[in-house]
Amino acid sequence: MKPKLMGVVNVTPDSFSDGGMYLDPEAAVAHGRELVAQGAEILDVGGESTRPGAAEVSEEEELRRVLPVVEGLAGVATVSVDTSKLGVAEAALDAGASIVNDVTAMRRDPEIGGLCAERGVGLVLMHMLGDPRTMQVDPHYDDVVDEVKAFLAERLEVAVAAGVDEERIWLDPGIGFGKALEHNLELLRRLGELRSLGRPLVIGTSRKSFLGKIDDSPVDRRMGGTIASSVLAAAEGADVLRVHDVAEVAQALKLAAAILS
Ligand code: HH2
Repeated sequence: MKPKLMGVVNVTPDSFSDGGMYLDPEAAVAHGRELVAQGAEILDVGGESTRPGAAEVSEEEELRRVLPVVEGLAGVATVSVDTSKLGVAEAALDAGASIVNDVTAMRRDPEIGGLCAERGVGLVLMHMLGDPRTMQVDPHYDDVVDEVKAFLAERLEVAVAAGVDEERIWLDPGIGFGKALEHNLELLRRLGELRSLGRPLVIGTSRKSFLGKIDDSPVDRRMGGTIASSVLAAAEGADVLRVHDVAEVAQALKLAAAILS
């Protein structure tokens, strides 16, 4: 049980938990460096919020936000760019990113597959029901785990057909993306069932609203829920944990690993 930690670097005015904190490129780069010192192996740089109800930002604005930060962090750690736009992904790879984290799993811009294939870089494919504007409006599944698994298997096939090296593809059930509380809990409880997809699993529970539904905690008081869900996900086989609070999650994982060893 030794998942990699992917530290979140949000260069946005409106991210749900840290919007506006790292809009200045220097502040974002300093934050990324700090997350690496705390144990992050990957830094996920994003310039567009995907919180429920978020509006899309223009490509020009997204580029303006993320490029200087990707450039500043490229020598510091492995950098992934959290984008669904082909143009942003391409420019971020030019600036030193080596993973594209696409929360639409190439449904917004299918050419992202070809880009990752040509550049020989990593690709994260995430499940989302609907889009950020609509995804939390009464999401419904007959069996959330089976449906998410079938979706990820299909997107994996599409990416491989586009030429992406299968070894470079990671899959993510998209905690909080078009899921009610019980869907998120069931995905975490039955995470082991996604292992048969044969690819590393990325899990992002950090500070998300389903944690607040358990105890009415506001977004700035969800550290305990973030840690518990991250450790349990790791125990169920998550390979990459996408978190804001790297130091605390790293400490919890070390303790869990020591107990279980
Ligand atoms: N969650 C968020 C954004 N990107 N990418 C992956 N692969 N998995 C996730 O669970 C995931 C993600 C949402 O978190 P955050 O970036 O903190 O918020 P916002 O979208 O408001 O910027």
